[in-house]
Amino acid sequence: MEPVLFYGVPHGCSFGAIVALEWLGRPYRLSRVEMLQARDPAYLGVNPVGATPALLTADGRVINESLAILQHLAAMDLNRPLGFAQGSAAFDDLNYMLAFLHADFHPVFGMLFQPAKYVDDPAAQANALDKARVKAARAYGRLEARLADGEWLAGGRRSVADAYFAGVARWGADLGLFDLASAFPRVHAHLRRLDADPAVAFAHAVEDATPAVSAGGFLGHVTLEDLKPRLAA
Ligand SMILES: N[C@@H](CCC(=O)N[C@@H](CS)C(=O)NCC(=O)O)C(=O)O
Repeated sequence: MEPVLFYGVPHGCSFGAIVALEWLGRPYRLSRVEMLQARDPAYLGVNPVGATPALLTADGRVINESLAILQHLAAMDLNRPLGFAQGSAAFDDLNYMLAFLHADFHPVFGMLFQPAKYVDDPAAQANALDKARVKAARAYGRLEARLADGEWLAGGRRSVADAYFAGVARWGADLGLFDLASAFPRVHAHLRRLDADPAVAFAHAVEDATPAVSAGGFLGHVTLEDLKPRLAA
């Protein structure tokens, strides 16, 4: 059976895994999770904290965590390189960039999108938000510096780091934190360049629930209900 990616809307970090699946070109399906609605309790059997993305693999395993999902996809077809050979300098560079995006960049935005999840007291919340904005600017600054070294984020060519970036680097603009074009022009240019890629355009259309043309192996959506037999097996 083809793998199924559970992706979250609106504007989840799972966007990058949709892009990577499209670049991979192999058959896959998608299952949509509305992140602003209460989670179907059955989804906790897929991801115990109710987060997306999650990948149901062809052989019936569930992989959680973007980093693990992206490295799994990168290793699936070495003729369509989305990653790099283990042991190479480029592999280390990719892991560095994925770890930065996942462990430094992404967590700052949890606080900025949903401060009440982190801090109750309004005064303390305002202070925590100020600090988070400073951290967000620093994190964007690191991406800006990285893109001064070359067109792609890791290893000198397109990889799953660029796919993941396309999903998370839009959040500064979503929150109105900065005008990306003037504050971080290389980040802005890389996002626009990626937007011109058919896989990225497809992922946007899927998220927006508008007609989406796959340049890869997309076979359609499935519901959690449809997947229960596979998940129980
Ligand atoms: N460390 C996890 C974080 C996943 C995560 O925070 N996903 C967000 C969307 S970007 C989510 O599902 N939020 C909804 C929720 O936690 O209820 C990963 O990288 O996969």
